[in-house]
Amino acid sequence: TVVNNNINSVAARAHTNIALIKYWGKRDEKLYLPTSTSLSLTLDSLYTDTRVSFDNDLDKDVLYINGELQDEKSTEKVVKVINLFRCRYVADDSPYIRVESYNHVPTAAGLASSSSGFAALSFALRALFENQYLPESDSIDLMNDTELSAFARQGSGSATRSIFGGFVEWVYGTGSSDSVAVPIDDGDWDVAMILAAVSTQRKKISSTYGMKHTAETSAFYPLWKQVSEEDLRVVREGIAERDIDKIGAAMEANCMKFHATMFAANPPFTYLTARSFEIIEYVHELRDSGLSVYFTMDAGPNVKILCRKSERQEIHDKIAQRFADITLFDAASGPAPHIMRD
Ligand code: 2P0
Repeated sequence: TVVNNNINSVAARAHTNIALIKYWGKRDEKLYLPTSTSLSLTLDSLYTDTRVSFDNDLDKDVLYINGELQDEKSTEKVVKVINLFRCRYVADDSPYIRVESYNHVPTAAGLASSSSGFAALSFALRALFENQYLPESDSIDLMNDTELSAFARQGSGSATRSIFGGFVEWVYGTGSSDSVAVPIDDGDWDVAMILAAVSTQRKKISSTYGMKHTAETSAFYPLWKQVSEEDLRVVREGIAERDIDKIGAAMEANCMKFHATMFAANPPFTYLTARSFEIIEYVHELRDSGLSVYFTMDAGPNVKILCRKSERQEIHDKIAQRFADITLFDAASGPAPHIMRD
């Protein structure tokens, strides 16, 4: 194979997303089909850049994150996704691939680096395979973004939603081909987020394990699907009406129910810490003062704050003043992934 840098290497950028309505549990662990529909906002300021390259010198697919070679265990899911593309593009004998990923997000600290990571990987792989194999074939169809989201999903559930910008739903679907991302609003209005990074430590309980354990043992889990659908309806309405208070109230309620499923697991566990609750309390205080400000938290102690873009600076400054040791990341609605030209 002639190595042509324009063809044999592609880089893509994908942005993280934060769920307003959470994904928590799989009905199919192999295909990564969720137990309920989730809804998120893609963020502008947190993202992953990933370069994928065919490399004839490799004897297996390799993954580097922030310049560090990852072991076989950490590379497993990446290989799984690469193999889906090999199969889709009828390229089983394609050269092995080098994946170089740079997170502009603290990895695995509940700031959603797996969402941007697998979205960037999938977005780059589609371009790599289409550059390489489409010109020689008349039997391969172009892959659209909907289909691409089903590929990203099989690397990490939350990555499904990072295939689009703005507010995005990952729908329950009937099977693999329609459990996909659907963009619902570009978020290009008076809405923003502030991420309060309480800890950038790698979490002890992975989301994958945490949701499985919860689904299998939590007394509250049977209710989760039902209440989640109700919250989803309200958030959808709030987005259509651009009503930040309606969105925020339903988002907070969904977050608390989501964490309640873990309190009711056997044995019980939580990702939240005393620091998380201190911030929650302060969010209430700010809200009582008249600001539209709401919280959500994922599989980690960090608190994500939804607010108006026009009030973000004021809220940021107040939180920074109260919690001097906490790192804050400002964000607004972010775009879909894109290819990076060198
Ligand atoms: C979400 N989270 O909707 C939920 C809320 C965390 C809490 O998606 O097993 O890394 O790879 O599909 O996507 C984080 O879980 O889990 C997540 P896998 P993922 O954003």
